[in-house]
Amino acid sequence: MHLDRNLGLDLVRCTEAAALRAARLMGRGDKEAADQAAVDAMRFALASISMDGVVVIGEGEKDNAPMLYTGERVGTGEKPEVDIAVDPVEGTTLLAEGMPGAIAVIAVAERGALHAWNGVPYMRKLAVGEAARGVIDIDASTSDNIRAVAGALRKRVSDITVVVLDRPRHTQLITEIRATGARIRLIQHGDVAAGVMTAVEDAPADMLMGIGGAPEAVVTACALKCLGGEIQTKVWTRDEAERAVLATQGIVPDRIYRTTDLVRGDNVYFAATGITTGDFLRGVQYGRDGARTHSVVMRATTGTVRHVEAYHRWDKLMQVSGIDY
Ligand code: VTB
Repeated sequence: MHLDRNLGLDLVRCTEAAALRAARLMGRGDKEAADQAAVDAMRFALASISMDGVVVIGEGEKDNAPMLYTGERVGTGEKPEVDIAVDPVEGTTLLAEGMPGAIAVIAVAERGALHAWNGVPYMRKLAVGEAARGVIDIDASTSDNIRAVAGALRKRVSDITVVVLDRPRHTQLITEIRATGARIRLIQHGDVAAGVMTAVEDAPADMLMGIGGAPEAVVTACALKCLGGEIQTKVWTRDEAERAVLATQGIVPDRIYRTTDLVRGDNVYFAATGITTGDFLRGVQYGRDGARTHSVVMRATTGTVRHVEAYHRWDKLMQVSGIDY
């Protein structure tokens, strides 16, 4: 299949639109409103893209998500046929509280290429950038993994930075990481940006470890595919009910899902725009008559990584989109 060469650049307009609208609601304490604003804008922008897209990872089931729900068709309906994963606001709490690191994200791959997780909320994740690809093993101990990454990066273990979501479920993991002497960066939310951060140039972190959202694992895999990094994951269940769901879907609990299991093929695009400023992307900056956005757009087939800084003028933007930014 031949994907449109410009698809990635079209996609970045969708994450820009989501960020522009959502960032207005920074710090207002209203997660739902901020998410809704982003969803509206992203969906509007997606509609004009020449593609026949199916949302594989979206805002949830159709019944509780009126827009960008799993299974929704987006785009003009022309070829190429693609799978889409959207996270209009990755880190809604970060945005609602005005904390760093909220981003708007889209990933696209060929039809059937993205792994959809039905009823699997969490995965255990281990992600690294290109230089450490191939040396990690999610079944190995925390210290073995950290040592292996340090070796691959030619760093001391004490100079390795591991990003971990700050959750009670990670108490043991954090103890294990500390025992190795490695550095830890605890984050409140946003393990997509954290995973991607391990693989960008001058990476601010070396590894992502711990349990986070299953949809986020697929989105992270798309970016790592573009950047040459690696993610290994395993489903993580909290109770019998979740384990029962796995059984009905034939999911083997102990199976390792790797980058190429989460996203198949090489026709993969990833686009993200900063909403609140973080290590990965700068947030939306409002000016007198518009706003500036900072985005990144990547393509796996070519390995291109583009940083896009854009200034959007409100008057023009409203004229063409009809959306009140
Ligand atoms: C992560 C993170 C998200 O959810 O996947 C996390 O990337 C999952 O863990 O930003 P919790 O359910 O414990 O939060 C988020 O924090 C979004 O809520």
